[in-house]
Amino acid sequence: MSTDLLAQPPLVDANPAAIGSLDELYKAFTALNMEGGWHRIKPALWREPAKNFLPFRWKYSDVKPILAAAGHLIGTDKAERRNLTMFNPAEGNIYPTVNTIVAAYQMVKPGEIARSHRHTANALRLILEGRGTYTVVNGQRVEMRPGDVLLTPNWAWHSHENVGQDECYWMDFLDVPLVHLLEPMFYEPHAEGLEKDVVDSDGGPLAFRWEDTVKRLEAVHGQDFDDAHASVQLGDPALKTIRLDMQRLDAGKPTRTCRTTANIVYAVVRGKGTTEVDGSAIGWSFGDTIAVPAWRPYRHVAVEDAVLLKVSDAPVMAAFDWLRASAR
Ligand code: 1HN
Repeated sequence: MSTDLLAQPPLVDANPAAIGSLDELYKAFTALNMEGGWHRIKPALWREPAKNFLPFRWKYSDVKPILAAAGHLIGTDKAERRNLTMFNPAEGNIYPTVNTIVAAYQMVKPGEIARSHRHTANALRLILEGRGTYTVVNGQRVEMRPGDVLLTPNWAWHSHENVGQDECYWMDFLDVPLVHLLEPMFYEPHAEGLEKDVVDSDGGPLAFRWEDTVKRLEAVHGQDFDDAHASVQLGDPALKTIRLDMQRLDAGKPTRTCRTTANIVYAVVRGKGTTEVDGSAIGWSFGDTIAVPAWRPYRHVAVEDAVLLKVSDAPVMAAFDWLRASAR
């Protein structure tokens, strides 16, 4: 017998007699794991983005000696990756750099191999120092050179091998915290440790070479940009969840103050300067990382001509019509 879905269901008895006071009312719905919309413990709606994450800077010159020491104490045989992730100093936070993105510094020594794995988090790397290291992404063996940006999209196998003479230092950026928020985490180490079928590659669309970036920046220098004096996007967007912009700042010329709902992490590729974020002045130089959380007004002032890599979750905000920006 089929049910008539259009028919009214029978009425459920409300029986209100047992609840005679506000206290009893609150007790009654709290017991059902419910909360009254009129007296929330914490508001559910607020006028504009809350300041949950803090502006912050990590100095590469502080980190490098510690990573070098880790190089003596922890081998790639023990650690799947020798990296140090940067957690935002916001109260209670132990992982994200900004709400949706985690950044890390990583080092691979000559002769070492970081074994292959894959995960649903999207990743990218910015190479800081060292030649002769290769990343293998889905069987494509790509050289990592300083200033290059290399992508490792969702579920791509990736390993790193240093066949050169230099320690190789780079920065990783991943959307792991976004994956944590939404829950679709999958991770798998490669059964054989490394991919078997590997071919040398220039990286194709997964590699943005420093020489090309510099040429592109020169071509747009002098045009008008919100937060830079020249700016080029790497990819469109580079990853489904992450937008990348390489940005040039001219010494002595402050950028306009602006704010955006996107969460941003900057990496310093060249030069020196200061970023003023919501009242605090953060000095930076080569290799440093700066967290600019959502809706914090910021501007940059370079003291030397500079290049920054801007890593943001703008594609996620844009996908749901939440990307807003304003001058401030
Ligand atoms: C990861 O898989 C790598 O594969 C680097 O090199 C940094 C930070 C957090 C989670 C996974 C890599 C990472 C990471």
